[in-house]
Amino acid sequence: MNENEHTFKIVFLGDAAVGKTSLITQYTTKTFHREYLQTIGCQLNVAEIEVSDITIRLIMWDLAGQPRFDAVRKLYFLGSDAAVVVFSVTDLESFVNVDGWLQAFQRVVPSTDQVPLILVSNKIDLDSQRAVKRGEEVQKYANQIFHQLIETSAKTGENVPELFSIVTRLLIQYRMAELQERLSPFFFSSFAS
Ligand SMILES: Nc1nc2c(ncn2[C@@H]2O[C@H](COP(=O)(O)OP(=O)(O)OP(=O)(O)O)[C@@H](O)[C@H]2O)c(=O)[nH]1
Ligand SMILES: [Mg+2]
Repeated sequence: MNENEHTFKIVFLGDAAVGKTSLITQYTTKTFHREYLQTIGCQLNVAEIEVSDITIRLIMWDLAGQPRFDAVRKLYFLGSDAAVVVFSVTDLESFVNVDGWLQAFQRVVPSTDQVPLILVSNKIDLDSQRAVKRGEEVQKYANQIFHQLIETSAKTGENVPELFSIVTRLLIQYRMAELQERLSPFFFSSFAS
């Protein structure tokens, strides 16, 4: 294996229709589709990020949120390097369910010190339909368990590149300590924290 190439497995989880697929599509193709096409089982996507002379390859496992996939989903958790849990600000239940998603994940991948966990508050463009208020409650909850909280819109693209930058930065921080020294200080200062 080329020591300048590093591959990580990132799982995307959360209730059905919160926007997991849309976030990945927005990031990889800069497009947004209004119609809901539920993911069946799991869909794989790849993104390559160049950092200095190093290639970080993110294999994104976009997991179906529909309950009928509950039985197979945990098989997909195996070997994850990071988890991105998504809820929609228009769907209070999807926020309440974040804890259940995390527990299901941690039953399969227990050593979470080494596995960055990112919480995504999606659909912020739908401000008039907000059911999860912006502010302290979500941040406080996130601070307890997650390494980072970020608000996004897969529709407008707001904060979508930042989400993937954060995932990459956390992976480097938690999984590639020896590599950090080789990366320019600029790389770290260029990320929003
Ligand atoms: N307005 C708005 N709509 C969004 C946003 N993200 C996703 N949607 C819409 O929400 C619906 C569901 O999006 P998906 O990305 O398919 O949701 P998912 O989480 O992948 O759903 P499953 O695959 O069933 O788990 C679609 O109609 C999208 O167009 C967003 O940020 N803003
Ligand atoms: Mg999907």
